[in-house]
This record gives sequence, C-alpha cells and structure tokens, in this order.
Amino acid sequence: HTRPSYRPFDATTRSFVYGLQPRAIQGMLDFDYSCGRQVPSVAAMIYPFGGHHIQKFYWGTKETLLPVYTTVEEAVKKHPDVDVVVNFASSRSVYSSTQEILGFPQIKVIAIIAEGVPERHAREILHMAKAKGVLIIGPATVGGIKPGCFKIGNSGGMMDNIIASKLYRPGSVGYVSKSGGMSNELNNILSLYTNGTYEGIAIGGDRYPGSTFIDHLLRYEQDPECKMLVLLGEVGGIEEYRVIDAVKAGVIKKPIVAWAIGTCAKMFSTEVQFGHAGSMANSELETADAKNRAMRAAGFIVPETFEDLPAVLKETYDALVAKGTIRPQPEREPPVIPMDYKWAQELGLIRKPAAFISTISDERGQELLYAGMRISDVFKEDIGLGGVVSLLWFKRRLPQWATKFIEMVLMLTADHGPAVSGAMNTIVATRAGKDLISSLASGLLTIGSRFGGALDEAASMFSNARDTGLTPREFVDQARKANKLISGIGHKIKSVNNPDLRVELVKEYVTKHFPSHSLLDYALAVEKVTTAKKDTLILNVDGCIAVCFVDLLRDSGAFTPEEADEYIKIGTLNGLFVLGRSIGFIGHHLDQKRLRAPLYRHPADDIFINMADLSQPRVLSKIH
Ligand code: Q5B
Repeated sequence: HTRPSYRPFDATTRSFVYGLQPRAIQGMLDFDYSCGRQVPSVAAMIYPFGGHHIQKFYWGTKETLLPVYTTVEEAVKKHPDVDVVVNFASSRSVYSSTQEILGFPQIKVIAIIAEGVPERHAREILHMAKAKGVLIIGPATVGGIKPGCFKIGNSGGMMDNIIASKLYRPGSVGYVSKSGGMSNELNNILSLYTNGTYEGIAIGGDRYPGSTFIDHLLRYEQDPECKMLVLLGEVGGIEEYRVIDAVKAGVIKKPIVAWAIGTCAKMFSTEVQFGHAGSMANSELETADAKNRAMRAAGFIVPETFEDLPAVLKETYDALVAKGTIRPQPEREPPVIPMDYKWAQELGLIRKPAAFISTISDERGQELLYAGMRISDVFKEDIGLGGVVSLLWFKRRLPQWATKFIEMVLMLTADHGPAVSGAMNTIVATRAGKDLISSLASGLLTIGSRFGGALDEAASMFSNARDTGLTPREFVDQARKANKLISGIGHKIKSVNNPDLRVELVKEYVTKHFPSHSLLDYALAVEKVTTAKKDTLILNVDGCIAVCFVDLLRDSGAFTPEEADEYIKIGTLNGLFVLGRSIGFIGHHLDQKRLRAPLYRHPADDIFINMADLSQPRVLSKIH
C-alpha cells in the first residue's frame, strides 16, 4: 500500500510503538475502533528488554493480542505493512533507537515523544531523516491525530474528549500547533465552529523540531481533502516566517487562519520563557505580536485576540461551505466505546457486588488498621500479642487480664517436647528434606481431637453439661454410656501424681485474675470423678484452657452470650493451640536443620509387621 507523500496517515496506516506503553496503545486502539477501522493501527510493540512476548488489549468489547519484539529488525520483518513508529524511548535512549529505526527504509514516519532530547541529538536525527526521506514529528510532542484514520500515542486525550471533538471522523481543517494541550483546544474549537479536524500535528516545543509548521502545511496544501489551514504558533523561533514566505510566494493558497500565542509577553519587563524550550523571543521578530502582524500583512486570517479565533474560524469555514469547497457530510452517531472498568469506577458510573467481605483489617489507607486500630497505636498503647489476637480474632479490645491470659496460653502451648505427634511429624518431614512451611504444616496437620485439637469440643461438652444441669458424675456416666471420651480429659504421661504444671499455672492465673471461673470449677469437679477411676484422667492442658476461655467469653463483659456461643461453635479455641504450637514446630524444624539430621527411617524392630490375616492365604491357595 503506497500513500501519496502528502498523506502519511490514512485509515490503513499501521505502526509500531517503541517502548512499553500499554495505556497509550489502548488509547490508539480505542480511537481506531471508534473510527470504524477494520485493523488496529498498532501492529506490535518493540521493547529491547524482557524478551519476546505478547500483551493483551481491548479491541472494542473483545480482546486482541499484540506481539512485543526485542528488535526493530524482527518487527519490520514480521510486519511489512508497517511504516510508522511511535517512539516512546526516553530522552537518553531516543537517539540510538531512532538511529536503529532509520536503518529500515520501510519506515516513513517516526514520532518522537520524549522531552529533554539534547539539541545536538535532535539535529543529527533530523539530518539523517532528511537524507532518508523520513518524516520526523517531535521530539517533545504528543504527536498528532488524523481523525477517522490514525492517532499518534496519547494525542487527542481520552476517549470522551475524542468523541466530544468528533475525532472519529474526518473534518476539513488541517492544523499545526506546538503542543498537545493547544491541539486538544483546537480539536474542540474546530468541532464546534467548523466540520472539524482533517489532520492536526503538534510539532513539539523544542528549538529543533524534526518537522516544522511549514512541512505539514505544505502537505495539507497538496492534500485535496484538506480545505482550510490553521497555524497556531507561539512566541519564539522564526518558523511562522517560513509559512509567511510560502503564502507570499503563492505556494500556500488555501485559506489559512493563524494566531501566535504569547502576546502577553510584553506585559513582563524581562523576556519570558514560556513552557516550551523554544518559546522565548530572542529578537523583536520572534515576539507573538510581530508574528501576528506579519501574518496578517501576508494575507493570513488573524483574529484580534485569541478569544476571537472561533469567530474567524467559523467565518472562514462558512465561506468555504457557501463556495461549495466544503460539502458538510451527514453526521454519524459516535460509536459507543466501552469505558475501562477502573475509570468508570473512579467516575462513580458503575458498581459491582464485592466478591467477599472482610471486617478485621484494612491496609488500603495511609496506615494499617487492625479492627479499626492504627498499627502505630497498637504499639503506642502496648497492647501486646494478646491485644493483637483480641483485635483480629474478636474484633475488639479485651481487658488486660484477658489479653495477658491469651499470651499465657500461647506461651504455655508453644512446645511440649519432641515426642508429641505434631513435633514428631515436623521432625520427620524436616529430615525428609522438606522446607519450613511444609514441615510446619506437616506438624499442624496432626492437631486434632486427640492431640492438641480438643479445645473446642471440650468447651462445648463441659458447658453443655453444666448448662443442662448435669452433675459432674452424671456427665461422666453419660459420656461413658454413650461410649464417648470427654474432650479435655486424660493425658498420655501426666497424672494426679505427675501433674501437668502448665495446667497448674493456668488454674492459678485464672483463679487470681478472672472475674469468674465457674466452668473451670465445674471441670475440676469432673476431674475428681475421672481421676478417681484412673489417675491419668486429669483435666489436661487442652481442657483447662478451653473451660477457662469459656469463662472469659461468658463473663468478661466483652461478649454477648450469643457471641460467646458462636465463638465456641465456629472453632476458635483450637486456634490458640495451633498458634502457640506453631512456635515449637518451627523450633523443631530449625533444630533438625541445624543438626543436619539425616533422613529418618523408623527401625523395623519397632514395628510389628503381621501379614497373617485371613484374606491372603485364601488368595494364595487359589493360585496354588
Ligand atoms: N479414658 C489424651 O489417652 C488421650 C478418656 C477416658 C473418659 C476421656 C485420651 C483422650 C480426650 C482427648 C483430649 C488432648 C489420648 C490431650 C494434648 C496436648 C499435649 C500432648 C502431650 C501437648 C490419652 C485409658 C482409659 C480407658 C479410656 C479412658 C481415656 N480418656 N475416659 N474420657 N477423655 N482424651 N486430648 O493415655 O476403661 O481402661 O478402657 O483421647 O483431651 O494432646 O503432651 O502428649 O501439650 O502436646 O492413651 O499435652 O485421654 O488412654 O486411651 O488408653 O484410655 O481411660 O476409655 O478406659 P491414653 P487410653 P478403660 S492433651
């Protein structure tokens, strides 16, 4: 596909975007879609780092994939239809990347977006591009837009702006300006007072732009579809005078509306540097007033003030319509472009039910909150680990005697030697070469109704028994009749004669600090009955902690009776043992690692292997 040299962009223009600029590319693709383009204007991205991969974009309501190449060579080879590169390389790397791009004759236009490109580099790029007949737009620009056809990078702003300025279809006015902001303003004015933009280029604010006003205005002059020209110049530089020469020489014949911005510079007593690097008058000739006077004198249509620009644009446009030069086309409905979810949400246009609810912590603000309490206050008020557990498990501050009790439980349950089920599992897993988390999980998975995980069941059995008015003996008898072990009773090694000192410590603390301990008292009465039968049937550590925690839940005044029951029902109390014992399991894992303990294999003489069950001989006799 060859385009006339005056028309570098049309509805089939395809481009590469140099650099990872997903937002800009999505903007280009949304614009394409709104124009009714059949094929996206971006064929691929070029990004030297991170390897060859693909990225996903929206194409209307559907999705499309764009490749990311690491070299221009590969991109050019794969996409012979591409002749434009939008180069987002930084000011540091733009020189080398543009030089590389210029090595491929397939590329006819390069838009350079970077600001702060050294002037020497800009001039060298310009020199090379001229020699190769490549059009450079920029540096320091958003680029430009050809309504209905092609949009360079972020030109034209967001989609609502593009739709409002009717940039999804071509108008008749070709303009040049320096900046993207002024281009957006012009797109808007032109859509209101004429039939809109035919093409608009922001040449960039540097002193040495790759192409200048005259380059583009000469193209527009040649392009039969462009009927009217607009030059929005500014203070500084002499580019406007080159256009004046062309108008005077009769090279530019189409009506040209013009304005040089910066007439206010005269209000300042010293020379003013406006936003752009090039926007400062170095002589009287370069002032906006001088330029406006000269343009007016050369036959440009120059308003009295910038505010009058819309009026003269309308006048000029209406005259062209009256002459039949411009034939306004019927408007088509602007296409509906789905809005990005995030943007729509920011604007408050949509809502969606949350996938889940969370009520205990919030990290979204400036400071992490535990149940509404700032993490800095957690430390300022020194609420301790028990306080943190009370916030995250119960969503409330508990009195100090209660938080200290929680800490005591965690400390008491932290470990009980290497021989218990969980520690053994942790050790065996560690010695099999497993990592900390796997070894810890292996230990934790042993916690259950017999080992360490009897708290919830104990809490519910003892409180139900007491609440239904059973005497301790009736409770024990009833459990025996039902062939049910009482959770929280019994220990493998501890007994009346070998008391578990952890249990003694808990009892001592609770009787001293709890406002009431009625369920503990009931459990101790049950223990009297069970130990009378067998001295190992003591109230064990699980059972003691469990009944005391029920006393805490019910009598601390911090929970309603319903809440207290709910916490028992949802299995809160086993969490205390799990949390505490994790400390010990991690310790055992580290211990075995430190000891470089080899793979564990259980000694065979410690296992009674008996294959003499009834099924096997029958099978064997069949074979014989
Ligand atoms: N009998 C704990 O059993 C153990 C009875 C009972 C009525 C009972 C057993 C049990 C309930 C679950 C429980 C937590 C398995 C224990 C813990 C953490 C640990 C661990 C550590 C740590 C011990 C002998 C006779 C039999 C049984 C009867 C037993 N328990 N009757 N209610 N609860 N308890 N688990 O010693 O007539 O002779 O047939 O399941 O609370 O896990 O340090 O090791 O910090 O790591 O093997 O402290 O009590 O006793 O099963 O041979 O029973 O007593 O019916 O009667 P044993 P068994 P009979 S704390």
